[in-house]
Amino acid sequence: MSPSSSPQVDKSQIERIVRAAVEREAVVDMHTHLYPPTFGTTLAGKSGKSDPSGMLLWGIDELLTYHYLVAEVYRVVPAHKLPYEQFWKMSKRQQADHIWKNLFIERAPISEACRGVLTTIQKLGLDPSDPTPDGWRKWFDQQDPSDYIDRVMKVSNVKSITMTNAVFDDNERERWNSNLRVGSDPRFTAVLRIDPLLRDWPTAAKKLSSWGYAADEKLGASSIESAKKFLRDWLDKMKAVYIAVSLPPEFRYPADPNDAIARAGQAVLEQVILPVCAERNLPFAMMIGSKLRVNPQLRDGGDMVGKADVQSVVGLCRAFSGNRFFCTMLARENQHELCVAARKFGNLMVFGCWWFVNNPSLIEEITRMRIELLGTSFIPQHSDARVLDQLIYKWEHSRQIIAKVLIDKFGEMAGTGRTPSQQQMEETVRLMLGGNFENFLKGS
Ligand code: RAT
Ligand code: ZN
Repeated sequence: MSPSSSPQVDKSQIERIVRAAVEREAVVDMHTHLYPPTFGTTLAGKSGKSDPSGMLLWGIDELLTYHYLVAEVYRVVPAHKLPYEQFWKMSKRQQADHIWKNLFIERAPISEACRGVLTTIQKLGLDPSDPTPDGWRKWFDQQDPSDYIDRVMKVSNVKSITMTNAVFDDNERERWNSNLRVGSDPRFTAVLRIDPLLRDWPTAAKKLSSWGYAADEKLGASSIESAKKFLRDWLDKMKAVYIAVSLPPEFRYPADPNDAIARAGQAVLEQVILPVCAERNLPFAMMIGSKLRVNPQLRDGGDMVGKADVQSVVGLCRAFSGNRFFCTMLARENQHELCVAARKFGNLMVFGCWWFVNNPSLIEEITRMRIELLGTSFIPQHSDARVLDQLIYKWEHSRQIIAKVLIDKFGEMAGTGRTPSQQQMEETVRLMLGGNFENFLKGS
């Protein structure tokens, strides 16, 4: 793209052009925990079909009971005042009311997760200054889940939602097995998520065997073939666009020779997952740094961050140069080293500001640094939304920061005497909000 291929802009126009492009460009969200209504929905809305183990979460009670907010409410009403078992026995609505009262009424809702609920309510056209969530509840009850997905995608300007399809999750697997068309909603794309294969091969092998893919702990030639067939079959069934895993901070490649489980994980990675990814031309996504359940009583809210080992990712990218890797890390301390690793390996695509680094101050710092080290060649954000409506705030907040950083960077470029063209700015925004993800999937 040459700067002369579209008219050069005046420095003062940079802000207007970047802001408009960031608002206008529809996002391809590369990692969420959202599902179409075919996966069942806990909130019936006006469709009247509620499913207690449904996977599509939406509405104000789900927004208020997001695990980030469960963790936050336990800061202010600790377990000696409200034992965990008691909280989990409460209905979703009671939990939501408890969080509303303690985080939004009795204290200022200024954390990022609290602000997110309010941004969402505001952007939906409801009144965020309402004293209770009751009026919003009535509004959500009048929505049809499928139409509401369209509405949320319109408000958030997201054009494609990438799911997380955990094949070792019984609830999810049975839904795919009982209805092949469960994943055929064109608004959603599948991702085959396989954590137990890498994190705990002995348990995974037992499960594979019970599903008709004979495998044992030793991972001999026939277990390897079974595990590969298992992946191929599920990639086909889901039409998955990549394979993904979340790994603990202790993940090492090569694995510690004294750690049998880690060694088995290495063998699965080298002999099953990466060969299948290569044969299908699919990237492998690694989300590294979550220490699961340091406080199990908080359930999903009980996971912790830990510093990961970037050199292990470097080792993988070098040893498997024919594979492509998406990678995000949970610790702020890993972000710089991961960026430098991506400078060394074109088969490594850094993505997103994940979970505990998905806060405005850190998103800004990380996005700025990534541009400075990687130019336009990274994916600044994914939403990780667990509740459909969160797409609205996660993208609204991230868009503001991405625009701010780009305005600064294009301003600095203009300061050199070479003014960016409108086309250059718009193309950069397109790459960042979806193009880089789509190109990396294709291997182009
Ligand atoms: O961000 C989250 O909500 C986490 O609980 C995890 O789901 C994480 O994003 C993951 O995909 O493992
Ligand atoms: Zn996630």
